[in-house]
Amino acid sequence: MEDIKIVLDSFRFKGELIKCEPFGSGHINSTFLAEYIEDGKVRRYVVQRVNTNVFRDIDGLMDNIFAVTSFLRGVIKENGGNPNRETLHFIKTFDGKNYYRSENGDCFRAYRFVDNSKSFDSCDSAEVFGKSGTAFGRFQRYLSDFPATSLNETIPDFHNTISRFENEFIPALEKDAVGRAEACRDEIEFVIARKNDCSRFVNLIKEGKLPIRVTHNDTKLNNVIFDEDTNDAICVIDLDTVMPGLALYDFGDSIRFGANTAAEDEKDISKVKINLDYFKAYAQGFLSEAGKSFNQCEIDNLAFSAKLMTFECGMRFLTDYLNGDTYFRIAYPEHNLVRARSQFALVADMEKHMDEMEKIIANIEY
Ligand code: ADP
Ligand code: GN1
Ligand code: MG
Repeated sequence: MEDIKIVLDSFRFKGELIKCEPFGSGHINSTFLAEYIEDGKVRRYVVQRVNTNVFRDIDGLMDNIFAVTSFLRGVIKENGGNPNRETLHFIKTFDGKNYYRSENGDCFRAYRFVDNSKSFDSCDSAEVFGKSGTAFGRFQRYLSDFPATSLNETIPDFHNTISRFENEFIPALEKDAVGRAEACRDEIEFVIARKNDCSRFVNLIKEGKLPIRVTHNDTKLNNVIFDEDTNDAICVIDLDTVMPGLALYDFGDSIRFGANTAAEDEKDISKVKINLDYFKAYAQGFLSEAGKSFNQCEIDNLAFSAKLMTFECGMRFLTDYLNGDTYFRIAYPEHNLVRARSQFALVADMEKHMDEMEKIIANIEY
């Protein structure tokens, strides 16, 4: 990788550099935390090398992020909030660009670190998870007047589950590039048996029943930061996949990650269950902010979206395993298979509890 100093020097940061260290736990980008000092005051910036294998249209992606964050700043101010804490503040380069491209093609962007904040890689209470639901629901509400179709679709068909099945999973299986298919027959069967589920949202969009909205599309719990002192959710981060989409994608993906009694990559799948108290807390938070603008079809599909987004993510991990781990960052050779198994265990548990999940949604007042 580049000498990080050359990268840092291209951004309009204030003060003198003290240190720069790797940071974060995402599967896609590489993140650094840079500390500067100016007049005795420490200023922190997050600097990220964007994965150009995953994000091919960096200009489109950064245009989306600048458009959305500047729109959010206005709405936050109108609502009496603090835009410096409640949305990300990106920093331009000295030559006025919204990211830095190095000579060898690596792309970096930078934004202010929100001080006195923390994030959770796993969920330790229904209350915290409920607050993340409020934050993602508010994110949708604040962006409800943003023209969704003006956003670039930086990863086309990102949550088009039937396309993930037909155009990615099946070809990976047929190619079996690294000879792994035989060892994951059960997981492959699990996916194939649920093919019909994959088209539900695409069909409802075609029938005009589900509206396209501005969505975050990667609503993991650790993509919300919380106030260190009050534990309140302050800001939604990781805006790479903000695109036109469905509210259901955001709801379902949050449940997938945060209402799991185990980690996304838990090896002991007997520990993987849906936590219905967390499910309820998140749904209450999310609907309290965004629910009034949802139509009945959106409400009726919330519980199913949790299952579908979990299934889709598991299928993507399995596809990557079959492809030889070319997409998600892994910590050991079987990592993507372990992730897939754990996601499928959660899908199976949600299938057992789908009636209860539906009832919980039906009983929420918002
Ligand atoms: P990735 O998921 O690709 O690693 P994120 O943008 O989600 O990248 O950042 C990783 C982690 O860094 C977050 O979960 C959060 O803990 C922390 N973080 C990111 N941006 C900020 C910020 N502006 N202020 C405070 N913490 C941040
Ligand atoms: C990736 O970058 P990160 O770790 O927040 C992925 C998401 C998956 C998630 C699974 C651009 O998110 O779609 O749900 O891993 N992001 C992209 O943990 O593919
Ligand atoms: Mg993240």
